[in-house]
Amino acid sequence: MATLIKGGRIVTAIDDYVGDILIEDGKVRTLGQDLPAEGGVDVHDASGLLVMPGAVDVHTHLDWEFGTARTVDTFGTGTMAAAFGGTTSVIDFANQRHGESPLEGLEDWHRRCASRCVDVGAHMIILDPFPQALADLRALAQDEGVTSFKLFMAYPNVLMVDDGVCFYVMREAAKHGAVVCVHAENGYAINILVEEAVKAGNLAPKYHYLTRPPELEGEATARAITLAEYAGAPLYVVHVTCSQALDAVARARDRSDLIHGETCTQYLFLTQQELERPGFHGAKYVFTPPLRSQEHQDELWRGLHRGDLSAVSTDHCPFCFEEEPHGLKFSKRQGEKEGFHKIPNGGPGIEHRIPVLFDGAVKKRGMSLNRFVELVATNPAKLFGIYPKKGTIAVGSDADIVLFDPEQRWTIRAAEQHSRVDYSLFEGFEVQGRVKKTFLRGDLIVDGDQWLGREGMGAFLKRGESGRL
Ligand code: DUC
Ligand code: ZN
Ligand code: ZN
Repeated sequence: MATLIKGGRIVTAIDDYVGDILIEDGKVRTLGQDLPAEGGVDVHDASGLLVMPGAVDVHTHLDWEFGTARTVDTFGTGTMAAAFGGTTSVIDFANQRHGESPLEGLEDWHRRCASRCVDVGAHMIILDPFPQALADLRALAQDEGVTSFKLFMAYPNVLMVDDGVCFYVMREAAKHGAVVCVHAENGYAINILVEEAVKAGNLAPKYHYLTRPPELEGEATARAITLAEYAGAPLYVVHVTCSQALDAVARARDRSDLIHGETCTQYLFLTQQELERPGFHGAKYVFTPPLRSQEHQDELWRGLHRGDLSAVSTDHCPFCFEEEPHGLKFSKRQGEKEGFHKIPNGGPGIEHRIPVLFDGAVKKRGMSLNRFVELVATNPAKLFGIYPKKGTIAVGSDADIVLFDPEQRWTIRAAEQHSRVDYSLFEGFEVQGRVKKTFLRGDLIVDGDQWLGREGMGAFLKRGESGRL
């Protein structure tokens, strides 16, 4: 059946006009003015609303085993939450397991991912560099549509790889049209700071940020950039949080189009003070890299403004605060007795990125609507090989479309969210702008507070060449 979205303000990374969209077979068929509503077409009046491409979140950890913990959203619940927040494409992290090929890790991820409600692709975390595993990078990129490899420069003995592995993977990525994503922190130095803090009995959540200083993020970011430039590989630095890392990215971007930086919603709106909340509540804000000072946050806003940062994602990595009802494995409470270093690292955000950033960036700081769409949809789609199928509204693109009321004021409450996590990093935020309807490939899946989608309806995103805008 055809669908007609009438009279909305259509905004992409380059366009901004009032018009109609005719959708057929899940794709945008016609864009124009006063398109006729012929026989049986399903008409949606979008007057007064923004009509934007479904947002693309390229940084999530759904149903993910992380040390002793597991993230609490399944692909079903996490992607339903995404859809309520206007996100229709997600790129999530699959991982290799020690001693196994990354291709086996991908198979496992595909099984877990079957319940997805929006379209989902995979990055592959490489953590055990035995020869066959490295040889399988070609198959990942060229046969499986996994055109991004993730490397951790932090979390020794869990996820971290050394510089030699980074360099090797970067060279392979360059050969096979893939981009390397890095979590850039100096894991060795951080480990020493953490051990010293624990030994001294400094166990409260705030020691999480005190043992992961911005200098050690800046150092690793610069190192990753040097290696990537020498390897000739595109690099995407995930979750840039501080001026040191941002400076390294900005300098590199003066030389090269292959270096990109992402920040995440939480770093733009929260500071390290959250970790000082009384009781154990600071644990809700324990994620890595940590929240920083106001000065660093201001720098990130400047980085967005100047174009030094290319995307805003969520790093949705949800662990409940309370042990009940999902169990200690899914809870921040794991770290309550022994200290900050045992708190599962991660925070939720998949559902609130679009309204929080719209309010903070467009309404409060005057960011253009085009730049907003570019940061949350178009650039991520381009950088990760799914553009122009995703990330824009154009004839032939998938009809992933969000109708968004730019005036509606509302208050974010965890009690009303759709993720399984029991808190929100943005609890009590009063924001302006709310998703009214979300379409996935032409199907209306969110209508106000009504869920019309279903688990399993999301497609796997087999991606093309990645790492360039
Ligand atoms: N940081 C987190 O907070 N969680 C998942 C992994 C990461 O890098
Ligand atoms: Zn990370
Ligand atoms: Zn992450």
